[in-house]
Amino acid sequence: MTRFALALLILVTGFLGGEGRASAEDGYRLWLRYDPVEQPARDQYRRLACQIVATSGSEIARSAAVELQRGLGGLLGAPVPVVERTSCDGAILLRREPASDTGPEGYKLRSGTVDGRRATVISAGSDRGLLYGAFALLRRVQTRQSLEPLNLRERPGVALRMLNHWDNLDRHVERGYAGQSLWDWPRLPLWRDPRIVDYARANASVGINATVLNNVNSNATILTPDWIAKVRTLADQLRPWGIRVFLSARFSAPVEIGGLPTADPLDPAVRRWWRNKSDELYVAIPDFGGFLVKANSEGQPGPQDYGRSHADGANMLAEALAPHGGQVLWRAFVYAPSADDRVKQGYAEFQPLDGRFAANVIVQVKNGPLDFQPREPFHPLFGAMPGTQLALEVQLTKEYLGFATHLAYLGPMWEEVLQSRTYRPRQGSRVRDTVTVMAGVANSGTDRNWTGSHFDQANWFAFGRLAWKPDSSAAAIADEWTKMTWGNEPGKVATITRMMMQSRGAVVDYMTPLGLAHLMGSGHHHGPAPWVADLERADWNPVYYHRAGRDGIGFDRTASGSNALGQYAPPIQRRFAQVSTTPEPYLLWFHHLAWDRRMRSGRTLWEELLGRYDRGVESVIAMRSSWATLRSEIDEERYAQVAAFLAVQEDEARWWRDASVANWQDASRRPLPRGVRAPAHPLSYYQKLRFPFAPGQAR
Ligand code: BDP
Repeated sequence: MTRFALALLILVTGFLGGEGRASAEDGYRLWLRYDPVEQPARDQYRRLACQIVATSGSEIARSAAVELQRGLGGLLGAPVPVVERTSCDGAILLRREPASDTGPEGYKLRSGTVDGRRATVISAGSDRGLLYGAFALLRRVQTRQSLEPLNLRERPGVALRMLNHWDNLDRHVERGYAGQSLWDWPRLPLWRDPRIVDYARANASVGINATVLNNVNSNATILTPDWIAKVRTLADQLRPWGIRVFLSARFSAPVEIGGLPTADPLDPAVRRWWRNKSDELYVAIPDFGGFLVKANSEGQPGPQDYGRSHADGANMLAEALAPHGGQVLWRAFVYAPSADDRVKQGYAEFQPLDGRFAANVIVQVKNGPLDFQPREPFHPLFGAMPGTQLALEVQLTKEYLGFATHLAYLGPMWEEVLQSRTYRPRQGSRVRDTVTVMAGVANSGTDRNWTGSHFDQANWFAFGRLAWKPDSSAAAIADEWTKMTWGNEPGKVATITRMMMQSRGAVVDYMTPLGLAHLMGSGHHHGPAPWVADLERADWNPVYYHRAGRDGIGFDRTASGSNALGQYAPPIQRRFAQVSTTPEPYLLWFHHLAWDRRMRSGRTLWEELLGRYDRGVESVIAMRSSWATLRSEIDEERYAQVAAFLAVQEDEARWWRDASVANWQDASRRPLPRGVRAPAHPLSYYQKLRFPFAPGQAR
C-alpha cells in the first residue's frame, strides 16, 4: 500500500468511527448517509467499484478520493481500496485531463475500458471538478441510478455559489434557528473542530464553493490580526473541499479599528488602509475570496455618509482586492424612510449606477424587492443592469416562513424566481440568465441536525443544487434529497416529495395569501401582527404593506399608485397593470381592491381570501396525516421530531389564520360569510401576545 493510500485509509476509518456511527439517526449525517445499499443492487454496484484509482496528490483531489472511499465503503458494505494503478476489473478512476472541456469546475462521468479493463472514469480539468464528480457518482449510488453505461458531462451554471452566514462574533446567529454559530471563535485559532470538515463536505457535495463567515451587520473586529488568525484556521479546513472564505466588511472599519478620522472612500488614507488590510488578509489566506458589504442599509455605515455613491464605495474595496484576485459583493438591499414605496428603493439607487462598478464587483440583489417574504415578485434589478455582474441572494433560514418548525421546502420558491421572465436585457431573458453568483443566507448552526429541523436540510441541499444548475426542477431536487436522506422506497419517496412540494404554498396561504406581504410580528417576525401601526418608521409597519380598510385591501403599485410596476420591463408592466391579467399570487402586491371584487373563481375577494387561509391550514393537516403514514418506515428519532414540528406548524397555521381573519374582519367591518369558522379568539387576544425571547432576533 502506498503512503497516500494508507493515509486515506486511516483518515476514513477515523471518520467512520467518529460522528457518523455514534448517533446514527439524529440527522447529523445530512444527505451523506451512505448506509448499505439493499441486495441485489449492492452486488451490482460492487462489481463496478473494486478499487478507487487516484493519482493526483493535491488536497482537493485527496478529498475526492477520501469521500469516494468513505461513501462507497458505507454504501457497498465493504472497504474499497484506494490505489495508484488499477489491478481489477471495474475500478473507479479519478483522472485529471488538462485539455478537458469541463471548465474550471465541471466534470465528466464515463464508463469505458482502461488498460483493457472495465472502468468508470471521473475526469475533469481541475481537482475541484474531480471532487464534484466524486460526489455526483456517490449521489447516483445513493439514489440507485445505474453506473453503466455512463456518459455525462456537467459544469456549473454560475461561478460563485456561496453561503452567507449571518453569524455574530459572540456566536449568536442573526435569524438563526439552529443553535449557535458553527465557528467556535473563542477556541480558534488553535482548535480545529472536526465538524467544520463535515460542514465543508456537505457544501462540496452540492457544489457550494464559497462561504461568508460573518453577519452582514458586521463588526470590524473580524478584520483585526487576532481574528484574521482565527479565520485562517477555518479557511485552512475548508480549502481541501474547494471552499473559499469571504468576510463581511464593515464600511467604517478604517475608523473603528484603523484609527482614521474618516472612512470616506475617496480619501487616500482610507484607500491605503483597505489596500494594506487586503494585503494582510492574503498573507494569511492566499485564496481569500473578498468582501461582502451591507452599506447604508438599516443603519449600517456606507459611502453615502460621505456624500459618495455605492459605486465609489464598492470600487474602493475592489481596487484593494483586485491585485489578489478578490471580489466585492455589494448588497443592493437598501430602503429609505422617505420613499413613497419601500420596494422601489433598491432599483432607484442602483439601476442608475449600471456600468459604473469595477469588474470585480458583484451587486447582490435579494430575490424580491421587499425582504425574503413567502412570496414576492422578482426584483426589478434583474435584467436591468446589463453592465454589472449580479448575484441572486435568497434566504435559506426561514425568517419569514415559520423558522425551523414549519415545514417549507423552498426549492419551488427559488425555481419560481429563477424562471421568472425579465424580458431584459433580451426578450427571452429570465432571472437565471441575468446572474453570475448565487448567495444563500445560511440556515446551519450547532444543532445536531445542523439546520434546526430535518426538513430544513433540504433547503441547504436545494440551494446548492440550484446554484449549480439554475434551470433544475425543484421537484427533481426534492426527489434526490428525499432518497438520500430518508431512503429509496418508492412509496416513501412519493409521500415525502408530495409533502415538500405543497409545503411552501401552504405557508403562503396561511401567512400572506394573494400577494400580501410583511405581516409578521415586529422585530422577531414570529407569528402574525397585521394590525401593527405604531413602529417608528412607516415602512416597518404591516399596515403600510396591506393598506386594508373599509374600502378594500392591497398596495396599488400601478401607475395610479406608487408605480413600482414602472421599474419592470414593458411586457410585465402591461400584464400587471390590469387586475384581470395579474396572476392571483401577486394580486394584492400590485393592486388595492374592493372586498367585493369578483375573482376568477366567481367568489368575492373577501371570500377568496378567507378560502386561502383555510386552504393553508388544510394543507398542513394533510402533511401531518401523510407523515403519519410513514411511522413504521422512518427511524424513531427523526420521525418523532418531524411529527412534533408538524403539530407545531398546524397550531401556528391556525393562529395565523385566525388572527388574520379577525384582523381583516375588523378592517373591513364585514361579517364572515356563512360556513366560515369564526376565529378562536377575539382580535384583542392576538394583539396582546408577546414573544420577548423569540429566537434569532437582530442584536
Ligand atoms: C432582514 C433581516 C435582518 C437583516 C436584513 C438584511 O430581518 O436581520 O439584517 O434582512 O438582509 O430581513 O440585511
